[in-house]
Amino acid sequence: MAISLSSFLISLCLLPAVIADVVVYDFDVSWVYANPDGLANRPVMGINGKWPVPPIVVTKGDQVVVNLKNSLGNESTSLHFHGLYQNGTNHMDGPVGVTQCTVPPGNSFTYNFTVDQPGTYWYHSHNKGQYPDGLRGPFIVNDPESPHKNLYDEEIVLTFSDWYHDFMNELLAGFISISNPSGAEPVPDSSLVNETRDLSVKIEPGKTYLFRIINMGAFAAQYVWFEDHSMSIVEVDGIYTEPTDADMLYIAAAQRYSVLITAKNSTDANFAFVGSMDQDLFDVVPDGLNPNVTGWLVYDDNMDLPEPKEIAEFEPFDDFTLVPDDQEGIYDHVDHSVELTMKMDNLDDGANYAFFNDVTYVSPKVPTLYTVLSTGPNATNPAIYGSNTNQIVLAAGEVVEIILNNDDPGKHPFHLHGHAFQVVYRSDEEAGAYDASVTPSSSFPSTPMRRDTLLVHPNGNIVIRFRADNPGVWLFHCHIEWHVASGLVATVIEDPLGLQKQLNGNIPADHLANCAAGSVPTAGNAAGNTEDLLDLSGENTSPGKIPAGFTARGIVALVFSILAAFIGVAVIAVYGMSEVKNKTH
Ligand SMILES: *[C@@H]1O[C@H](CO)[C@@H](O)[C@H](O)[C@H]1NC(C)=O
Ligand SMILES: *[C@@H]1O[C@H](CO)[C@@H](O)[C@H](O)[C@H]1NC(C)=O
Ligand SMILES: *[C@@H]1O[C@H](CO)[C@@H](O)[C@H](O)[C@H]1NC(C)=O
Ligand SMILES: *[C@@H]1O[C@H](CO)[C@@H](O)[C@H](O)[C@H]1NC(C)=O
Ligand SMILES: *[C@@H]1O[C@H](CO)[C@@H](O)[C@H](O)[C@H]1NC(C)=O
Ligand SMILES: *[C@@H]1O[C@H](CO)[C@@H](O)[C@H](O)[C@H]1NC(C)=O
Ligand SMILES: *[C@@H]1O[C@H](CO)[C@@H](O)[C@H](O)[C@H]1NC(C)=O
Ligand SMILES: [Cu+2]
Repeated sequence: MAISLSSFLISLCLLPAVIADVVVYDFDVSWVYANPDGLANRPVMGINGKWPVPPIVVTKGDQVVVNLKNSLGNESTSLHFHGLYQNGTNHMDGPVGVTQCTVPPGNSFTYNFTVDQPGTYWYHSHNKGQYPDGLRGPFIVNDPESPHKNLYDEEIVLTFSDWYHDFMNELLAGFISISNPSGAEPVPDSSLVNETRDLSVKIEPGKTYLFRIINMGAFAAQYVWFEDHSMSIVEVDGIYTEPTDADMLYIAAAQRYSVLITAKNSTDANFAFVGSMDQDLFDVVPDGLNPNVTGWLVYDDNMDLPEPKEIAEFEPFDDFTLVPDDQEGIYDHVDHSVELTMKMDNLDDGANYAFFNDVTYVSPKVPTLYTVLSTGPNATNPAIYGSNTNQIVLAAGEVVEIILNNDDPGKHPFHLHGHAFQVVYRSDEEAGAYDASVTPSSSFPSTPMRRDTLLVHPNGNIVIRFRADNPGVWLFHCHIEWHVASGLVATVIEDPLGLQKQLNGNIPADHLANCAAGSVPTAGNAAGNTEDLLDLSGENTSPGKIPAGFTARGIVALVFSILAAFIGVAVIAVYGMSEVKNKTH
């Protein structure tokens, strides 16, 4: 018996372990009308004439081909597959100006990559802050070998997201402008679940469900809870965790959780679940804003759908305490430590920007990947990537630590492309900069939680670690779209020479054709100079710093009064104007 069983197992092993499929999606992106909160019918970015856009669902090991056609007519676009490592396919990662050129109206672009990681992800445009206009959907990677597969009967995908009635390009123009010197972010108009409201989720008694929960929002984090049902967290951002109980989640923009929920045995009631936007993020909460969206676990269609009970306080689960199922130990030897201090401030155009170490990100003339691929041995020189890309060049295989100090009173969810990182430390709010003499690495957890998007608390800090084992150009940025636009972005250039070996000669013609269509150069330094890589003249830069001696408000008032004199109106009040602006939107 023992012998026949083991020979059976051996013969199984000789078969190909997984028969990988090629999964093809043809995505024709165009404007369609939608009114998901019942308050405003508006054009949204749909796929194949429909919105919400379809989920991408594959199995670990599959090769995925997404043929993107841009039929928007009046906007360029791109797609990013959030959380996928794109190991060997950095050119398929999606951020415009980083790994590709934008896809102009009428053009096409094929994404083609193999997915070798399980879990809950999503895809969205990574161009001009436009995904909140609708181009965002789940990306689910099923795993026949999930350690939790015997713990549940069925799975259900739920997305939460904030929603705006206005176009992102219009909101962004108002956000980064002299009329908004304090940098107040536009406040969402509604909260949605599965891009709608009042969602019924059919539940069968006694079954256990895996809920894959994704925050696809632009800005707001969501508190999420299910009344009278507790959750067991089994995955964060694609990383399996030891099952851990939670009553309420705090899901920042771009984060994901998979939770097990066991249904009750009786069908004598239905139960509300709620997503509630974290209003601490909003400078001013507009009158009449409903931060909540409700859905129901429906056991019986004939029973009431009860109003959610009001809760007195939000007490979410602390994700820092999670332990990865694979028990990967902490990288205890750091080869390369990088300290980034973020803050918000005005530049001399009067608008408000976001900075890492006093530099606000500006997209280079040449997408950074193409700079890597066209500069030979000089690709390891950080200088060639320009003055405004916050470049961090990493050597192959090194263990990297990023210390991020939040010198801002806001909460920010930081995302690293190409990796899930170990979360070795996160301070409480108001802790100031990370101080190793107060919190030495010996106090870090031995099996730290890993994820790809992590919240830093107001005026606090985080410390993350990862191994530079994935050659590529990977953004590290705040996932609040407003802050991406105002420059809270760094460029991690990982093993540039290894990347050249992988990709030189392998950039598909359709990728380069999109650059040609937009007259974007694809060689040379950040300024497109191929002759002298250290000459960055003509590069894209940010507005200038405010001259010493001027306060931010002073320069804003000055620029505004020049503008006002020029157009012949009186200066009323700078801050009054920002209110007018917010109300008209
Ligand atoms: C683009 O087209 C949509 C749909 O026709 C329209 O509503 C929107 O205002 C246009 N946007 C721009 C920037 O022209
Ligand atoms: C996708 O990439 C694979 C591997 O590089 C290649 O064999 C295949 O032809 C590509 N498919 C498409 C549609 O580009
Ligand atoms: C929510 O939307 C996703 C697709 O985005 C779909 O797969 C899922 O079934 C929906 N969930 C419910 C409960 O309708
Ligand atoms: C439902 O009934 C089963 C079998 O009697 C029991 O094991 C389980 O704990 C019950 N579930 C709940 C949520 O009460
Ligand atoms: C949203 O939910 C919270 C928490 O239960 C509650 O305090 C608040 O009153 C709700 N707001 C609205 C507009 O329903
Ligand atoms: C990328 O692939 C290499 C080898 O194929 C592997 O060693 C490395 O761990 C992978 N990196 C990531 C982030 O998956
Ligand atoms: C590359 O760097 C070397 C050494 O610093 C320098 O001599 C050479 O001019 C650089 N190449 C270009 C094209 O700038
Ligand atoms: Cu932010």
